[in-house]
Amino acid sequence: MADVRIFGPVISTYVRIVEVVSHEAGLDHEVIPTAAHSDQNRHPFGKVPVVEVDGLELYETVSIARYLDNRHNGGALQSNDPVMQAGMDRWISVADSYLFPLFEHGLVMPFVMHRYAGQPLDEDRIARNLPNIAKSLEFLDLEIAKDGAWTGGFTLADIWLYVILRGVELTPHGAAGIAQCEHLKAWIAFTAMQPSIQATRWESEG
Ligand SMILES: N[C@@H](CCC(=O)N[C@@H](CS)C(=O)NCC(=O)O)C(=O)O
Repeated sequence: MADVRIFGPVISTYVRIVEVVSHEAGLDHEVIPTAAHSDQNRHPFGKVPVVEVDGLELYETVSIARYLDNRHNGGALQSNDPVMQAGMDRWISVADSYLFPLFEHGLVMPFVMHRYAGQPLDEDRIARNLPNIAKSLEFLDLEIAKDGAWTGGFTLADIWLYVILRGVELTPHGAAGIAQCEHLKAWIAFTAMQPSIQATRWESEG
């Protein structure tokens, strides 16, 4: 049995975040395919992932990631400096509260439903959300250009933002939007080389 048992879909942003952190911590991990809101899913709000590790059952990715990093990785993915820590927490919160919901519902899911469930592409929904998506990408680009934003070393914030943005980049509209953001694009390309990112590539990434 793997050290970390991750219950969730094989292709999922938050499942991959846990996979990357597990890899960073040198823990072997397996994904047990479990659909959100299914009877098998033990998350009280129906979300994924739920994780079993060290005899514990954990949910909420930030809590899982911090536990794995603190207990098994000497906290290497988090700065000890309170100012840097506040910055990292801010970016994770921005990613969870604003970026993921916007990107997921406005762009990524319409393509997932089209590509994997054979549904017609919901062009209207994408068109409605594209202006805000473009604005968010531009904001991230400007923040990196201004002061590096979350990019001071490889931390949980990098993992959150990379995995979320990678899903966006795998759509044609997202790829076109990111291509216009010079600094963000360079950061994505650089972060993609991290061994834990390489080791957890989605099948759709080729
Ligand atoms: N707050 C949750 C969010 C996890 C989340 O949104 N997961 C997505 C999949 S990547 C999900 O469960 N989607 C199904 C839904 O929202 O109904 C966490 O941090 O673990």
